[in-house]
Amino acid sequence: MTTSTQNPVRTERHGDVLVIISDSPPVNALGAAVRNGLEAGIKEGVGDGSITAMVLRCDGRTFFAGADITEFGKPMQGVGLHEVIAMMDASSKPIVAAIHGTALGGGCEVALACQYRVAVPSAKIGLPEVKLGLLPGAGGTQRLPRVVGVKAALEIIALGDPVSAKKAAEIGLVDKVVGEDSLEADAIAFAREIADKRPIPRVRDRDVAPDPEAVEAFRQANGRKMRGFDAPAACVACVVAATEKPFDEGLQFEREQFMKLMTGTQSAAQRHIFFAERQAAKIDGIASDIALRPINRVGVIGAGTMGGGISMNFLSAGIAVTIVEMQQEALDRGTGVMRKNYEASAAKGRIKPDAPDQAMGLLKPTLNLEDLADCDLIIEAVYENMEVKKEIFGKLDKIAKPGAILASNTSYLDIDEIAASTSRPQDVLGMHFFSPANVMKLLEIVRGEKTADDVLATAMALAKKIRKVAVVAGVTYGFIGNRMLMPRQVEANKLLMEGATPEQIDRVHVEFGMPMGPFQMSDLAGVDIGWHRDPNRIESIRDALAAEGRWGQKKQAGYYDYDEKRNPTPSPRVAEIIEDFRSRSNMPKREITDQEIVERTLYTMVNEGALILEEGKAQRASDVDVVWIYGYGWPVYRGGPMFWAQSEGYDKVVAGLEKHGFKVADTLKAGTIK
Ligand code: TC6
Repeated sequence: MTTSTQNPVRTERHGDVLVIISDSPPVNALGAAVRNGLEAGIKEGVGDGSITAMVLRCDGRTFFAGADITEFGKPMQGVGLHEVIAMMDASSKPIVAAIHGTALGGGCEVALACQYRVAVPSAKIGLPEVKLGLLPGAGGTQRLPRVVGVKAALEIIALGDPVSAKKAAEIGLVDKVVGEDSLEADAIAFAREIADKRPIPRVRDRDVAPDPEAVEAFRQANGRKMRGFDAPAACVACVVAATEKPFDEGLQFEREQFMKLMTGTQSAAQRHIFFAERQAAKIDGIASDIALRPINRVGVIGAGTMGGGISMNFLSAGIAVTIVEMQQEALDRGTGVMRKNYEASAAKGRIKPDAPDQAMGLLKPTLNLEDLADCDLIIEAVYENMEVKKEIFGKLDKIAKPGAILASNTSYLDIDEIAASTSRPQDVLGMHFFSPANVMKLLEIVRGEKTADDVLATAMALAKKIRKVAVVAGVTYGFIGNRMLMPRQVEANKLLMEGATPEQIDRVHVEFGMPMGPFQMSDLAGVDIGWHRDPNRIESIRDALAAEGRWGQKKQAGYYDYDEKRNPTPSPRVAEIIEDFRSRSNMPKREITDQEIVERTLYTMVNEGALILEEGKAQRASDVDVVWIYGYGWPVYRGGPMFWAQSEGYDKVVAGLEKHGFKVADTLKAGTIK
């Protein structure tokens, strides 16, 4: 961010209109230098008798994208954002915010303090602070409801999703949508139109009626999404305050709530993840300006759930896909599911009505592997079998054009061994998507021993294009995410034998903030996955369940019993199976505390994460956090397993592990995890 003392804000006169321009790359965050510059610009406009109105705009890719998050928690430098905003609000001459790119957080609050707002059609406006565990602390919670009403304000503030310029105009958040390429000229013309209007409209002078029904409806609709988070409830409280308190008292209330959140652990965790996600995109040892390979057509082998989902990511981003199956029936089924998914999204209004046809129009289904010859990237998504994968890569080696990237979607297998079945291991890597692949944000990109730098960088850049959060992993069984899942699963199963129930273990995980516990996850994924399929060979509780056909939700029976709506209830039969196993293994039953479950199923994951880092299979601890947040639904307000371990205290985690006899990773013991 801008740390230089140079003024990133300049002014230009256009007759009687003063244009104040911020130029602070990359995103015009409202750091100290910008705030100081804004103060000076407004003073200039107010103090100059020849100026009748001001326009505030930004150079570069966006209007102010918010407060400078890197300044949070540090002593305040220069003039405060509140002061700048108060000054704009009180200006004796109207100020027009001219918005392009993303006016977010403090940027949106600056715009709300202006007397008028215009935006280009592609602009987005929002208050995403809630996603950082915060609330709009510079008057946003008090001004926005006064402009758009309680219902729309709740959605923008407490969910944090930005609105388009069109929507902003509909709800009164912007006064006019102007030409995409004529923002400044149109804003100046608009400023001239309104320059003499009196009284000058100020948001603070407006009233907003209480709307308890909208508040209740919002809570009802979003209660699940907001579970465990502190910030959304505080956002709602502030919006309600805007309807009940005079403006200045509302501001005071907002500030108190903001400070509470700002000094809490949740916001620290969520800000950590904001930067972790961006850091994950950086590959150690590879220059950020390395030349990338062009990717115009992607080939996907396998039209099952995974292959179909993977293909949809590219199609949605406008990239052509050739999808290959072995049988016409499977191909038709796969492409049919893709079309249905698109149509369901269109019916829900998530994508434009013509988007399904557009996306599917980019898809070329085929039964012929040779049709992959013109693909720039080929992703193999067939079932987990090394021999099958090696055979496919051997064939691809002969079919793919020179320089094509060859990727496997394997969740566990050795990418180096797969690469060795080709004559071009430098072009091979892993692209491990998470199911459902068109929904889950995480993509583990597995760097083989011989993967070329530009191949890796191209895959990372492509991930961003298809809106995934990509993390580089090394070759190790299960890569980052699934490898860490293994000790959790082992311990969860042992705990069952020792006296815990699936319900207790799952409850501890859900209370921790996970979307589901280990056994709920097994039931969802399928208890039979990876099962040896010999009903007479019963070596574990899971084998016993699978042998009885308790394959999970799909059979309405797994670790739980399910009704037709897939609501789970504890299963007496499972309790019997567990009991039977326990007595046959002469295992005494004992009381298991919730804390022991935390120590054995969550601390062990942290330990595995530390080992992965020690082995260099992940680049940095924050990457491990990103994997768990975006791939497995680890609660973002706990910042990922490695951040959580640090906030719990490494000593506590080490003691918890040692108590149960685990061998603790050296870096965890030494507290030097990086
Ligand atoms: C707030 O406003 C509170 C106000 C109350 C005050 C009392 N600060 O995402 P990108 C960096 S809270 C500092 O890759 P894009 C980012 O780390 C804030 N740095 O770009 C990255 O740095 P790197 C509310 C920031 O085009 C670089 O800029 N606002 C900030 O994909 C490029 O970012 C938000 O929450 C910031 N505010 O997306 C908005 N923003 O290159 C947060 C970005 O060194 N920002 N950086 O890695 C975003 O959502 C996106 O950055 C974007 C641009 C949509 C603006």
